Amino acid sequence: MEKYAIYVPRLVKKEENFAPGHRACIGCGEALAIRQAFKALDNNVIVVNATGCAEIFSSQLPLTSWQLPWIHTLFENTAAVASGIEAAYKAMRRKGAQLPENTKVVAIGGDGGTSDIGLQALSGALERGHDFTYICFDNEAYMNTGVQRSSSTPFGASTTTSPAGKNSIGQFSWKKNMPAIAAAHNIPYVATATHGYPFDLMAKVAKAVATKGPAYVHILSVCPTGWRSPTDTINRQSRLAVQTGVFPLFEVENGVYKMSVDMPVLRPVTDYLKGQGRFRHLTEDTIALIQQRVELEYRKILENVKHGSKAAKTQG
Ligand SMILES: Cc1ncc(C[n+]2csc(CCOP(=O)(O)OP(=O)(O)O)c2C)c(N)n1
Ligand code: SF4
Repeated sequence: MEKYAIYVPRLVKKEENFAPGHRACIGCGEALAIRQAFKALDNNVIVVNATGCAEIFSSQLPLTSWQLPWIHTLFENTAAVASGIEAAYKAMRRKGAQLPENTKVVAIGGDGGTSDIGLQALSGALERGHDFTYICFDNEAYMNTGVQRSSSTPFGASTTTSPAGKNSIGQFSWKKNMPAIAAAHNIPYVATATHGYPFDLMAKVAKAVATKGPAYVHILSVCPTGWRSPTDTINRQSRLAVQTGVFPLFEVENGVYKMSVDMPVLRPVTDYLKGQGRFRHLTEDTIALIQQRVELEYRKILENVKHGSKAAKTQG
């Protein structure tokens, strides 16, 4: 062991806030991402959990995986409940209640709960400036109720409500850009992450929670069940999403974009698409269209990074 300069298990603490023994499918990327996210935090956290896979597989009474105070919420009101807890803590402290100073509120939801049904409450909470973190675990569909498309489902993916067939390529609209929507609220911290880059993910979640004011972290979480991909390839898929530019890793700190993992040359999107049954039906033409779109969106982020560094230099 001595010959290794870095022994990875020593870089992370052993304590888990999210215990094993939950009911997620084999190889669930969302369960792994949740474990990583909460390992990055101490135990002074209150978790607010929207309906979705994460809630169902972690909280089947009388069992629970949560080693933290945890509250169930609906899709619609997750961010509102998180705001209420944060505001109540402040008010109680103001009235002299003996409460710990550093309790953090972290709300979590799937992509359906975040980009569709809970978006209005989330937008309100970000706009009001509550001191909390919202994490979207994005498995790109409503997986818990049977792999139904969401507005976060990528173009061309076959799901039960966007099935590919003779007359359909599957999902026909482009994935909603939730990190950009969060950033448009001018909040102090927005980041993207995925479990295939665990240290990047943990650092971003820790930073988000330490940020004063609202923070938003969007985590791509591979779902072998819905993506129809082998259960032992979740981290490969997660890394391919980044290496092909399909899911760029970046941070937006006070409006300034910063690339976390820059890819000087992007791998072709087929490297990512071919490992997933949900894209099996795509023709070369459709793949070329996806390639074009991925490059366009990637360039937009690089442009934001370029302008951001210029602005930071001018201010500095
Ligand atoms: C308003 C409302 N509509 C539908 C449901 C049924 N439902 C429960 S979980 C779920 C899917 C959740 O999808 P997502 O938020 O993407 O999380 P995932 O299960 O994919 O992790 C649905 C549709 C519900 N609970 N409430
Ligand atoms: S359906 Fe997907 S996200 Fe849900 S528990 Fe199974 S692998 Fe995880």
